[in-house]
Amino acid sequence: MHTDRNALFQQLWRNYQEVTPSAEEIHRILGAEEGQAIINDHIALRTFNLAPVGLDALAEHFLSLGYVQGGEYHFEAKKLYARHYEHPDPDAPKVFISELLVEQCSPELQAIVKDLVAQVDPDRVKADDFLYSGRHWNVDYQTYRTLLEESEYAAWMAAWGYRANHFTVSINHLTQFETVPEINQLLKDNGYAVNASGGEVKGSPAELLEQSSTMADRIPVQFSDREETIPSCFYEFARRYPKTDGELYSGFVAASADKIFESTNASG
Ligand code: OOG
Ligand code: NI
Repeated sequence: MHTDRNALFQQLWRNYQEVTPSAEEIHRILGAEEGQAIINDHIALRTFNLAPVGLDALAEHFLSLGYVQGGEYHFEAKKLYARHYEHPDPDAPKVFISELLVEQCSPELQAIVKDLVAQVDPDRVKADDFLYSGRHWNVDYQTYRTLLEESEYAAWMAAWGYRANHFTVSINHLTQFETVPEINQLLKDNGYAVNASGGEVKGSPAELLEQSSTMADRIPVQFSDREETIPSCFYEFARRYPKTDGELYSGFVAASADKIFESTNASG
């Protein structure tokens, strides 16, 4: 486990950038417009609900850094469960961790995923670098395609393994931009696809959170039998609104999250 929060997020960012060239470009576009550091609202991680890699095992890395558990979220159709974690330091990015409820999936998917997870060394899960260690299993392209037919999430996990699925820019901390539609326009002006599932702006002031995201970059992956280009990771943008007590809302909105998961789908 990391003992230094900044070191963990730096490594997560470095590993994410390797497969998300658009994030660095957009970072630069925003940075150029902003002339100041970009603050992350949150990052997201994915996993399967199987020992030794379930949501709780990933969360341990953040609990040991002083994070506390926040809300929980259910995604029945996608067969996902998620929780968020937040830190007493308001500058610390929040963490959204989801897991696929494998037992609800087909026997074929269950067999494939159990075989992948069986290849993970249980001791490695607690290691400093686990959260950005990528894939711990052999998987061929046809197996990826089989998973893709049933669960985009399972296929993404099989191909990419453990890494930040996205980083999220805090729009509240930007000075040149205030709204999600402004950011979406900037993205489109620079040639990026905005996830339009459920609308380009997800959430509302009434829900205290508005979000948008790019569609994932497409990057070549080395499967055990061949290389194929598939969706990798995406970049997200969040604007939070104050609750009645004046503090910014720190939770997530399940209906919005449900659509943001689709940013890694093969077609938006
Ligand atoms: C997480 C999707 C949900 C949010 O901010 O609501 C999410 C994922 O795609 O793994 O990031
Ligand atoms: Ni997110």
